[in-house]
Order: sequence, then C-alpha cells, then structure tokens
Amino acid sequence: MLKFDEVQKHNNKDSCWVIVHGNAYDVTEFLPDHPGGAGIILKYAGKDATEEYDPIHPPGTLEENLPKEKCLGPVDPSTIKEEVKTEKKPAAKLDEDAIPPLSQCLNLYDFEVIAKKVLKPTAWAYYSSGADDEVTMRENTSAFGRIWFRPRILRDVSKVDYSTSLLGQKSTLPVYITATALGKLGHPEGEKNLTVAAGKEGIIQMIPTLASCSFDEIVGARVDENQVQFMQLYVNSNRKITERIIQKAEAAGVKGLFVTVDAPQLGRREKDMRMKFDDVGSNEQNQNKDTVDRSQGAARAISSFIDPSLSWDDLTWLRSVTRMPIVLKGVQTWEDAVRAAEMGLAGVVLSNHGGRQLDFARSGIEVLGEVVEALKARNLFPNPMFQIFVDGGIRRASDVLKAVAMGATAVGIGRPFLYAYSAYGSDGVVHALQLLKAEMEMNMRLLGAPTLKDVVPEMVDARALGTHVNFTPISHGHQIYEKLSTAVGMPNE
Ligand code: 173
Repeated sequence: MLKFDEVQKHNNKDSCWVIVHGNAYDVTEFLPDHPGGAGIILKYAGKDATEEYDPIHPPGTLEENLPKEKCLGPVDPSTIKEEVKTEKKPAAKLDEDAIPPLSQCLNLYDFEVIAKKVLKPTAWAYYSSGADDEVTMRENTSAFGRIWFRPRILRDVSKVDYSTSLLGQKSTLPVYITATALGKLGHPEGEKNLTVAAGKEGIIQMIPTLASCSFDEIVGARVDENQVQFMQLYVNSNRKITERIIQKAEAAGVKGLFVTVDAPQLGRREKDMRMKFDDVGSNEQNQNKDTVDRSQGAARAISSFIDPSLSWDDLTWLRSVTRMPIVLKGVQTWEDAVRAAEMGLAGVVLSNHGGRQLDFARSGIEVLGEVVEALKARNLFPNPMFQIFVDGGIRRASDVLKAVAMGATAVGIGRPFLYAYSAYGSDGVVHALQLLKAEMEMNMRLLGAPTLKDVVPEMVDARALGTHVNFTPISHGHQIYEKLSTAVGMPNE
C-alpha cells in the first residue's frame, strides 16, 4: 500500500498526484486537459482533494478519464497525518475596515462601498451627494431597472465586438469617462488616474473644466500621443477666459467640446453643504477669490464664475471660436435636443448632472426615449453627424446596452470611476473597465447580438420607463410607526 509521504512528493506540474476517496491518482498528463484548468488541480498536488472534488464531479469521473495505470491504488490511512487530512484555514476574522484586494471588486457598485471607507468625510460628501432630496439621483439607477430585455436566440455569438466610435473617435466600449470636478479629493494623482486607465483600456476621458490637476498635467498623462480626450466646458462670464481654454484644448488635440448647459446655478447638495469645506480646490477661474463662501460646500465654493446668462444665442460665438465638434451636456427634453440637431451641433448628452442639479429632473435614459422619437419624426435620426449620449446611473453593461438599444451612441460614467481610483488608483479604474468589458461580452452573447449594430430597439421593453413611483422624503427623526413602548408589569412577567 502507498504511503502518504510518497504521495506528498508529487506536488508539482511535472509530477502531480492527488488522493480522492483514499486512492492516489497520477494526474500529471491529464493537467492540460482538465476542463476547469490545471491550476485548480495543482492546488491539491500531493494532497487529499476529496472535499473539493466531490461536489463537482459525478462518481466515476476519474476512472473514466484516466488510463488504468494512473490509478495508483489505496493510500495507507495510518500514514496520513491528522493535521494534513484536515488542513483547514482558520475562519478568517472579517476586518470591516480593511480595503479588500482589487480582485474582490466584482462590479461597479463594489467600488462605492470601499470608497466610502477610504475617503475623507468631506470628499465622500462632495462626490456622493445629490441635489435636495436626491430623488433624481436615485431615479437615475432605478430607471434602468424598469427596462427589460427581449433577447434573441440561435445567433452566432462566438465572437462579440463592442467597439464603436464617438464623434468619429474610436473607443473599445460604448462608454466614456465623464467629467467630474475636484479629482484630488479622492487621490493625490487626481484625474490623471482616469487618463492613464482610459489610455490603457482604449476609451475616451472627458477632461473637466474644474479638475484638480491642471489641463497640461491631464493631457501630459496620456499613455501615448494618439490617446483621445474630450473636454467639458463651463462657460465663464468672462468670455475671454473661456476662449483661451477652448483654444488651448484644441491646440492640445482635444477632439470634442461638451458644454454643460444644466448648471446656470449649482444645485444644493446638502451632504456637501454640511461639511465645512476648506480644502484647496480648483478655483483658478474665480477672479474674486475673497468672496468664496465656503459654508456652501465644495462645489458652490468654486462655481461662481459660471455664467447664468448663457443662452442659445451664445452658441454662434462658441462655434466661431473652435473647430472642435460641440455637444450640449445636460439636455433634458426632446424640444432642446431637436433644436440642437437642427442647429447642426455634433450631439447632446441627455443628463441631469448625476442628480446634482434639478431634483425631480427625469433620468437621461427616460429622456432618450422621447428624444429619439421626436428626431425620427423629423428625419433627424439616425444621423451619424448628430450623436446622442446618456449619463447618470449607469453601473452595469446591461445598462449600457439598454441605452444603446434605445439609440444612444455611448454612455458616460462618472462616480464609479472616481470611487475606483479613490480606493485603488488608476489600477482600480482599469479593473472597473475590465469588469464592464466582461459584462458586455456576456450580455451581448445572451442578447444574441454579436455587434453593437445588432443591439436594436426591439431588444428592450421600455414601456414602464415613464412610470414614476411617488416619493415622500423622510423627515428628521419622524417615523410613521413609532416604536411600541415595552410594556412593564404585564401579568406574566
Ligand atoms: O457637479 C458638480 O459638482 C459640478 O459640476 C461642479 C460645478 C462647479 C464647481 C464644482 C463642481
């Protein structure tokens, strides 16, 4: 009979024995053929694998797959040392405060949980907050939950291609990193984390006007000179400053200008306002620095330069100072989208600014439905020279595909990438993008769509999208059903 010591010697890929139900097997030559990969067997090389093997293999699997001479016979049980037989790791004590390894993040929501732990309270308040009762912010994700799929079957989905182009620029995904301000609140490298990750993964980053890093730093962080970037623009009351910004961007090779049109005044983000904000933010454009009111939260503290008088008429000026394609970011009705298309702009972003501006604004994905319908009725859709983008609430590739099916060219994602780099630097953003790609591949296969062109309106049931659930804010400390008081002196006590 074999001795356990002998089995233990065969503990590597050149000679790999395992014990299952008291018998030893030489699986060395079988390693490359194992459907689950060689790695998992090698974990048990020279050991008893019964406990792992049993639940996943029907009886007789080993005997059927191995030549007889590889079944080496029983191992003398008296030679198996007790501690080896039951080689169990002690139950790990969960450390609630520890940052898990990046590989534990399986979806975009995971980064939010971790970011909340690692961010300073002021930073968390600024990034996570929405306007007023945050109804719109929550609605952004829940709107996607009201759209359901109508997948097609028996299509060849052996190869799946989710690459596309935005404003004529190639992207590996129908996703771009949208602009978010004050990137250094989350990580010392700020927005450069996003630049590096976008470059590595072949997607486009929109550079914010109010970045913490300078424009030159963000452009300088590109992984190579062909990396494409767009720019988000807040129009300054001093148009000269804005002209300089635009011309600098164009000279640096920025390929699209996204003008924010939903923030003539900044929304009240109360979580942010409760924090006394005294970090050094990006305040370069404010010419009257002394009047900054820090009691109003991070965003309000640095936003006073934004021109509330900006109107459709200014677009003539804007077009005269640049050759970059111009996209309006923050369009919320079909009327405005049609006007932008009729003017010959390059596109619109259907957005409510991540729920940070007008509370009870509808989600971008809901607006998409009415915009496409109105454009179609005017023969303005589809039109490769006028692209529709959506942002707000996108956390899954299924959300991306819902938007694409309904007519969006691509979607913007903001907070999840901020959270990813706040916790893990640019590696976190790379991982987040890879997760999205993996989800994309799986979802497109299951939808029966080998390319994005195959993701058509008939693949979604969006009938419930316009249904809004009523909302009542919960007031401080008031519960509808008060806690019942504990009765004292009851008969049986
Ligand atoms: O959403 C924001 O916080 C934002 O867009 C902004 C605007 C001005 C200053 C800082 C942030």
